[in-house]
Amino acid sequence: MSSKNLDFGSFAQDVMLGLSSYPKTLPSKYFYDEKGDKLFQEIMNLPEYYLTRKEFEIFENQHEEILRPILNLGQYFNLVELGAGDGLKTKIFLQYLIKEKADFEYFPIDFSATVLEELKLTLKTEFPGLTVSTIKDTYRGSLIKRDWDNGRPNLILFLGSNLGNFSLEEAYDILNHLRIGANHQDFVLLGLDLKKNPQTILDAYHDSKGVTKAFNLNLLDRINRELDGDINRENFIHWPTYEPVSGECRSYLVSMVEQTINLKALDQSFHFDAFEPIFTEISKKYSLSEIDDLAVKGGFRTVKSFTDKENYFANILWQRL
Ligand code: AVJ
Repeated sequence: MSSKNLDFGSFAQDVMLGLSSYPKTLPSKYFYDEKGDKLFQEIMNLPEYYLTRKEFEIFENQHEEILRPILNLGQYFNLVELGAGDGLKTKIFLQYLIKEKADFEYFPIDFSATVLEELKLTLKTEFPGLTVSTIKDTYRGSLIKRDWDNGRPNLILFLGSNLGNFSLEEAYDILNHLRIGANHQDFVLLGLDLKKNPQTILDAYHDSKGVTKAFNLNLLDRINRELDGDINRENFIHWPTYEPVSGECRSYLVSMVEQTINLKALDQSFHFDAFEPIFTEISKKYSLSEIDDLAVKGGFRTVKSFTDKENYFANILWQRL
């Protein structure tokens, strides 16, 4: 096995570790290669996937109030976004801030290089005067490095239920990084999906067109592409679950047959029992009181919570203590 493929934190190493674990697991951040980015765009347009539309509705109706505290500082500030993606919702903020002649710089952070390139291009044409500095990194990596830190106040956006991709324990670790990455009195705008009718939640991860299934299975295709694998995706099914106490929506790929897969680039094989699952994603849902708890234990003061008409989704404005 060549060690150059197994750099710490690399796709190769994470796949190797994940498929050697019991239960088998693959980190969801690897969904987002070029193909995965496209599939996620499609997911956001699915009738069942309400999250993006609900957050968009909150921003359309309440952006003035959401942005008032940072605008009231009357100072140059940084708009930092963890997991910016296509920035569709954030453009509502950008448009309003520009209209209000606010002095700010935009720092979109994403783990996908392709998504950042596209975002940079669209922002250039839509907001030619805007200063944009893209950062390609993980949440934790970027919060440790703080490449945006120039002594100015920050509004850090962590939208789209992206924090939901972590278990509660991991979420506290991310919030710790967030608190350390922010300065005293910086603002954080968090977007989280709320607990609701379990069927509505499950449907969002089990759409009728099978796009979410394709999104999940793309992880296997990516392994084949990048690690010279021989995985037959037909041997796996997409299996989402929702557990209403923890609020954890989890996605699995279940091997329907006993099989051995080979990853030539790693010179490794992995055995699957019939019906053995790979845990691929968690999309955790919160109640508003659980979010209050996150703030208190995480070291933030809640300025205000914003929700859509149906209480499907929440955006919470925090201030770092
Ligand atoms: C981008 C992480 C918020 O968990 O809802 C969508 C990703 N996965 N459908 C989510 C996703 C399956 C999404 N996040």
